[in-house]
Amino acid sequence: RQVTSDASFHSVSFSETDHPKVLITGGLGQLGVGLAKRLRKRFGNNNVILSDIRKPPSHVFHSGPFIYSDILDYKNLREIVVNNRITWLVHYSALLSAVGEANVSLARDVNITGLHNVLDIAAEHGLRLFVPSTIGAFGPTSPRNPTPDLCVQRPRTIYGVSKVHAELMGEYYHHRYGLDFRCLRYPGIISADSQPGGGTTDYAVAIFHDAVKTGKFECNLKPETRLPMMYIDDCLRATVEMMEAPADTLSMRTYNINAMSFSPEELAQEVQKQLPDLEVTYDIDQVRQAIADSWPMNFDDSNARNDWGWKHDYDLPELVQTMLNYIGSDSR
Ligand code: AKB
Repeated sequence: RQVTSDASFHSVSFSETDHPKVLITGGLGQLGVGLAKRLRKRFGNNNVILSDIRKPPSHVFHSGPFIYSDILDYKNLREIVVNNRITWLVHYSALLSAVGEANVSLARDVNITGLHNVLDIAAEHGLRLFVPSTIGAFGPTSPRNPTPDLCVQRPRTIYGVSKVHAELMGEYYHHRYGLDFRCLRYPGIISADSQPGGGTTDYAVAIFHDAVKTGKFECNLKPETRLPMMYIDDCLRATVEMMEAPADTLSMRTYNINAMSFSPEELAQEVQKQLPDLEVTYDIDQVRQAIADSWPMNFDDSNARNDWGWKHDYDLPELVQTMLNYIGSDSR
């Protein structure tokens, strides 16, 4: 039993030989179901609990433990952690960049107040806590090409502000209370069987579905808008690898990770190599464009590569091939 430096937080550390018992919040978003699948393979079905405030589709409900959890309800969250002897918490609940701008007060509640609940419960119960951050944690005054781990971070979205807050609070709790806080700044994540909800990088998922279904795609960002991106398998593998990395390999607690960078026109050209009849038009969403123009164009993830061996598998050609194979076979 390890007692942290502050008397109000007692952390009960789990033996490294035990499987972790994982709770994933915001589990029905773009990443939760895929992460649960991966972790369940590794640690056993019953050791990974997905949670959300929405009703799960039946394939999710029948694939492993699912529980209602509202991160804004401190008691509810604490009860789940205690009753299930949770040791790892992956905190995926958040409003993304574009939807956050449309609902600032909800984004503030979920992304900031929710995080406070999660941090306190994680510190109190000695959990290893993963919170994703994002390229959106940078802003127009950050170096954009490339963006290093440590530089000016003055984002102009509530999403970005809340993620900088999460990075700083997590690191503060780490230094102050010994919380095992781990954070990766994700680029735009591209997935075939789950949809992103309300982000600026969503076009890079929608193009594949529209290309296969209608042969037409209307893009809401300008053709030359370059952003860092990653295929979901790389993202989930990075997350598991960082969660499992021995603490002494982590020289920092918040790392950039990246795979590739492209613009809508470059992505469209790569898709057109497979589907030459695809027609792409542009109708710019001013909110998303302003956000994208303030974000990194290239992401420097050399610290993740050096410290814990991060390496991506998918570049643009493999990404496009994999997405089209998946969506194409699904629509037949
Ligand atoms: C968004 O576009 O808001 C997210 C992100 C890059 O964090 N996909």
